[in-house]
Amino acid sequence: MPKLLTDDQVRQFREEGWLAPLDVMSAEEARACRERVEGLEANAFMKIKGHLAAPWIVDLARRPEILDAVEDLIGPDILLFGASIFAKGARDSRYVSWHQDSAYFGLTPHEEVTAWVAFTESTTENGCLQVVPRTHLGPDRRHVETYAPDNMLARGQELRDIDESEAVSLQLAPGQFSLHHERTAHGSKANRTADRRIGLAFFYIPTHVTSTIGRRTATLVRGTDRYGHWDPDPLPAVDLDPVAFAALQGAWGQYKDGVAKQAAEETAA
Ligand SMILES: O=C(O)CCC(=O)C(=O)O
Repeated sequence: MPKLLTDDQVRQFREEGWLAPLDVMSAEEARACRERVEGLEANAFMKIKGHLAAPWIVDLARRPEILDAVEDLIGPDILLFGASIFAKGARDSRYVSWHQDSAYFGLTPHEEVTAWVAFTESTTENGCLQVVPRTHLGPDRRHVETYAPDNMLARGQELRDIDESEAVSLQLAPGQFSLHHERTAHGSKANRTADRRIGLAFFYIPTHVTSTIGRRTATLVRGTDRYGHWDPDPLPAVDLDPVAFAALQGAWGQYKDGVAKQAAEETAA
């Protein structure tokens, strides 16, 4: 029996590759998270291993409201493989192009699930996350790396064969979250409103998943790791802990500079 999700919700995720909205915290708590992100962002670029920027981010990743749902999808032994802040400014033209996370995460098998937590409202007007249902059932697709300046992705990677008429907008209130599979094509548009749109994406994997680009680190957030495929993350004791922060920057550099080839390239090679 599922821990938190209904059988219908589990079925929807398996068939459609996404699920929303779910609740993790109150609007007041989300507001406090927003303030903490805004306090950190001048000094920290929180991508890929953003949880290494501050202990409260790791605490949030361990919240049962998120982990119970994730457990219903990937089982009880769960590693937090990474986290990224996606923060758009007011009237911000930046966007996230259509992409599959599986293309660059360097994981096998493809069982990663992302929980995207809203710290502000996330609406069609301010550029909420959009997904294309059922794309997780297909193969890894080839991305064009544009490095476009307005694109919030590291390499401006984009899928050009997406039928946008099929896209679903995952609108969330502050304190809610959505779930999507790493192969689900997703993206987001510009923010056309006068306030910011801020979300934090957590990347969860079952402990049997391995890295295809050599040994890396992750944090066990629930259950037991019987496999030992991952070394432990150097978790922060305080905000911007120097050792943890150096690891965050190293992981970002590795991701951005292309150590991980596209999964589609690997298959073709
Ligand atoms: O927040 C966004 O606009 C995009 C998020 C995203 O690409 C992700 O969660 O993987």
